[in-house]
Amino acid sequence: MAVDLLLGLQWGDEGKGKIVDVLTKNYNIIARFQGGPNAGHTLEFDGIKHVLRTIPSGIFHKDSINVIGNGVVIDPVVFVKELEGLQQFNIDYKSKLIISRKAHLILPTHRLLDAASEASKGKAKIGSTLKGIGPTYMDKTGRNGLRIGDLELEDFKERYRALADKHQAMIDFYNVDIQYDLDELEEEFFLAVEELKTLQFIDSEEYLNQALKNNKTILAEGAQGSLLDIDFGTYPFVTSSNTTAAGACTGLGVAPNRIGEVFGIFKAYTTRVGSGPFPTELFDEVGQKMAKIGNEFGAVTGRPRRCGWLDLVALKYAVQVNGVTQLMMMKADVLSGFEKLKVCTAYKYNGETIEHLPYTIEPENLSPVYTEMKGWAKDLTKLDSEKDFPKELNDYIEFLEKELEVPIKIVSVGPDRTQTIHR
Ligand code: 2SA
Ligand code: MG
Repeated sequence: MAVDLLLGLQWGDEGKGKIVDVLTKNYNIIARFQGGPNAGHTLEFDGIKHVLRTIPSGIFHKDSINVIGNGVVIDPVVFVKELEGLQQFNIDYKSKLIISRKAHLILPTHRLLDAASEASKGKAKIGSTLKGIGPTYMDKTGRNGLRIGDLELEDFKERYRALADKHQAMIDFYNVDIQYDLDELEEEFFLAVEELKTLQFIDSEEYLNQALKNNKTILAEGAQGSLLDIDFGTYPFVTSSNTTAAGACTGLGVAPNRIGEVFGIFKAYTTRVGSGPFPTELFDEVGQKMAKIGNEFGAVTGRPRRCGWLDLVALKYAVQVNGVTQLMMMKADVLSGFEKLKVCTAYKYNGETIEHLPYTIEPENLSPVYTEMKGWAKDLTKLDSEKDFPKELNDYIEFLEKELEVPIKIVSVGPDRTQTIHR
C-alpha cells in the first residue's frame, strides 16, 4: 500500500481540515507529519464547527487511527486543551491517537523565545503565530531539543531545567520587553505533561511501515501551505518545517517510493496571514469583499487574512514541488457575485515577463499579469452536483486545469462536509 498526501498549495488555510475529514473514510490511518499548534484545521459537520491544532483530522471518524509523527512539534499545554475540547464529542482518543516518541516538545520558554525574537525584529517580524514553532525546530536541528520519548526518562526534569535555563539566558540576551511568569508557565506545563503521558507513545516510523505491509491505507495530513515551506516558501516569511511532499517522508519515516496520490488543496482565490510577499494581494473593496464573504480570519489567532486573486505562477510552482496528482478547489462559493475574476498567469519582473517565482519578491520589482474572466452570480452553496455549475465556473475550472495540467477532482462550495462536489 501507499501513503497518500494531502497538502496546502498556498500560504495555509486552504481548507485542508475539511478535505481530510471528507477523505478520512477511505483511510485506516491519518498522520500529521510537520508543524504543530500553529495549525488550525477547521472541520464543520452536523452544525458543529471545530478547530484542531495538533491532532489529526481523522479523530472524528470512529474507525481511524490518528498518528502524530516525528516531524511534528507538540506543546503539551495546547495539546491537553485540545483533548479537553474533544470530550464533548465523546471521543475515545486514548485508543485512537498515538504519538511518535521522536516528536519534539515545545517548552514554555520556546514560546517566550518566539515572542522575544519577533519583538526584536520590529517591522521586519515574520508574523509568527507565537506558538514556539521556530525556536523548537531550532533546538531540533541544533541538537538540543527534548522529545516525547524523553518524557519516559527518569531525569526528564533535569533535562528540562538545563534547556529552560539556557533559553532564559537567550531571552535575556534579546533584551526586549516581554512580560511573563515562568513559574506559572512551568506549573501548567508539568501538569499537562502528566496528562500527555497517559497517551500511547510509539516508534511511529515502525508502526506506519508495518501498517503499510499489512495493507492499511494511510493519509498524511499536511499543515500550513507550500509557500510557507522552510526551503521553498517565501523565506524568511515562512514556517520552520517542510510543508511540501518531501516533509511527509522525513516527518513520518516513509520512503519516497511509498508515496501514492498527492492531493493538492487550494482556494479559488488566495489568502495569507502574517507578513511577507503576496503578489496578487488586493487592497481595495474587492479584497475586502473576499475577506468578508470568505470569513477570512486566522483559525488560531483570529488575525484577519490578506486576500487576493488566484496566483497561478505560485500554484504551478507548488504543484511541481509537490508532484500533485489531484487538485481540490476550495471556497468556490465565495467568488459568487464577483462580476469579473482575475487570475495571475505571469509576473512583470524588473521589466521582463516571467512565469516562475523569482528569488526576491518585492512590490517594487514585481507585479502580476492577469487574465480576466467572467464571474458568476449563482449561489453555489446548495448545489450537489457538477451539472448545476454555472458556465462561468466551468470555464474557470477548465482554464485552471489547462494551466496546471492536473485535474480538479473536488470543488468545495461551503464549509460543511456535505458541500463537497466530486468530479
Ligand atoms: P509560525 O507560527 O512561526 O509557524 O509562523 C510563521 C509563518 O507561517 C504562517 N502560519 C500560518 N499561516 C496560515 N495559517 C496558519 N495556521 C492558523 C490557521 C493561523 C492563525 O490555520 O488559521 O490562526 O492565525 C499558520 N501557521 C503559521 C504565519 O502566519 C507566519 O507567516
Ligand atoms: Mg488554518
